[in-house]
Amino acid sequence: MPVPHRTAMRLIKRRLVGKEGSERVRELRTILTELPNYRNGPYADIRKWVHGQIEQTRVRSRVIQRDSIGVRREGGAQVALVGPPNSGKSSLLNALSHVQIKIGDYAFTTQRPVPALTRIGGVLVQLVEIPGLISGASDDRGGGRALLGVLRGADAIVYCHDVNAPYRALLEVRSEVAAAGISRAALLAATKMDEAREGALAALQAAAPDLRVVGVSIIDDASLGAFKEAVWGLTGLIRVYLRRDKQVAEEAMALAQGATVADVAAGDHRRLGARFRGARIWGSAARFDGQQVGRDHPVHDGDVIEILV
Ligand SMILES: Nc1nc2c(ncn2[C@@H]2O[C@H](COP(=O)(O)OP(=O)(O)O)[C@@H](O)[C@H]2O)c(=O)[nH]1
Ligand SMILES: [Mg+2]
Repeated sequence: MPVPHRTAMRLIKRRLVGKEGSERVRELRTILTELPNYRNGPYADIRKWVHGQIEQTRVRSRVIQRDSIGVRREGGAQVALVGPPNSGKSSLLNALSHVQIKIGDYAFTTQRPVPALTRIGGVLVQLVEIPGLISGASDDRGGGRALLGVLRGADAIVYCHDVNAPYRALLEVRSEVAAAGISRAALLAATKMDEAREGALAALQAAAPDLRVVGVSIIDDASLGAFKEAVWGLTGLIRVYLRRDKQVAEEAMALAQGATVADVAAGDHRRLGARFRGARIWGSAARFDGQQVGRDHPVHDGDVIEILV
């Protein structure tokens, strides 16, 4: 610092993307401590804007807390799990994260949306179980409208369906989602694959030709890994890994598709706004390992980037 104020403002906004509630307030406070403390001029205006954001965020979280069904966004993307009762939604959530939620052999064990974070290739993704969407949900039966609201707020949808169960049950859920006018990147998880009857997976894919079907079982780690990668594919995000002093970071940076080296540098909080010459790059966006590239060079999912200062 200080960087040109316009750049500073852009960087600040980028840091706030996806942050809500107390997490957003915390980030805003950190930003305040990093901003130069001028009385007037553009930096004073930025300070005022940040203070205003803190106020607004506080008001907003009070409102959200009153609405018991709201789910606070966390992580790089939010993916909703929806499907008939007993389709294995809670079990998937449990297997992919550290939350402990009730799993039942009876319908409607979970009544509210349950969020859980899972790590996919070094990026945290929020999974949200949407409980029993019954028919008529779009007409607000069973508080369906609020549940559909959560679904509408998600970036992508995973339909869950017991691979052996008749497709009809899932069709009802899909009709409710369609009736609510919700359309998102989606896939169909065929659950309980360890108990799949012969031909059940193929039959399900035939019944839902418009969705990619991914078989999964909570007792098969390889299937859980493949499922996570499929979920990542739905988010439309890419992961890049920063390299510094010959060490590659374990945590990935999540970026929108089409991101460039400049976006990677801007997302690197440790060097907020500092100048850089370009980068070295490893991975599918590189012609060869360690290729030196400029700031406008595109980056791809899985690339390793070293920012050159
Ligand atoms: N064999 C097997 N059973 C599963 C699997 N996933 C879930 N189940 C069982 O299916 C039932 C319903 O699971 P639950 O996660 O509560 O479904 P939800 O209602 O969609 O949340 C429970 O008895 C689970 O133990 C799986 O991968 N394999
Ligand atoms: Mg459940």
